[in-house]
Amino acid sequence: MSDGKDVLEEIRAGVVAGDMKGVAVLTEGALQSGLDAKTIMDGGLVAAMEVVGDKFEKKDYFVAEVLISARAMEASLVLLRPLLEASKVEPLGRVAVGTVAGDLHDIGKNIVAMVLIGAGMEVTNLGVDVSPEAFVQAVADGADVIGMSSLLTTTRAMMSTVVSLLQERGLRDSVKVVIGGAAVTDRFAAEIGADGYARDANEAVKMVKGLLEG
Ligand code: B1M
Repeated sequence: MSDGKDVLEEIRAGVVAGDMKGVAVLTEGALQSGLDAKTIMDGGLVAAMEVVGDKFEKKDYFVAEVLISARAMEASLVLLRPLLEASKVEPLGRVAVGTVAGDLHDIGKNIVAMVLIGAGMEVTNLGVDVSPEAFVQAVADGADVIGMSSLLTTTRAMMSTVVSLLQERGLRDSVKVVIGGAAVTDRFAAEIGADGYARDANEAVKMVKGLLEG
């Protein structure tokens, strides 16, 4: 009989190996044994995707392996998502996240969305290839923060378009803008007039919380 720490280790190993079915079974078992969804997400899934990212950097993994691991992560997330959403009492703030127009990368953005939900935010996931108009609409609909993701140097300029459009519509002062993804930096965030840049999901949570409190 394994304890919670062992199960998390097995979930991490399963995601890294891309074992979709195994990860789903382990997640069900972990929940039944009393581990909470947030612990499984932070200690299992997010930690595993960090390992996958490192492997990719070191060229141990290629795109196919990253995708297979992400699919295994999703098999667990579908079980955790309703529990994370149900555990919110009064949301700390409303955040709309999306990948900018022209960009279809969503693995990192989805991790950020889940970790924000786990941290008590009400999150609207706008998806990928999100037009500037759709981000602005999310602000008009009441988002306190928008989180934009870009992985392609060819799409990051869309973030600047969104900031300009918010200004044009008189909405810039009613929302905080946080950006992330491999194509952007804190310097780029400053250049386009965003409120901040987050390197990873944990930094995104800290930054969003700080901006909501500040
Ligand atoms: Co693409 N791709 N890809 N790709 N892909 C990159 C980004 C690339 C760097 C690979 C490379 O060449 N080395 C390169 C971009 C080069 C550049 O622009 N400088 C690239 C390219 C060129 C392309 C295509 C153009 C390839 C082609 O078709 N010729 C094409 C573009 C399609 C399109 O979008 N229009 C393409 C397609 C794809 C796949 C579909 C095969 C797949 C995406 C599948 C999917 O997302 N559903 C894919 C993948 C998997 C990658 C790599 C290998 C991995 C990305 C990933 O998921 N990382 C990537 C290489 C790389 O990034 N080094 C690459 C894991 C993920 C957990 O990390 O997304 O960085 P990441 O998210 C992190 C942080 O960045 C941060 O937190 C996350 C969690 O810690 N973060 C945020 C992200 N968003 C945030 C938002 C926030 C805050 C933090 O807001 C609050």
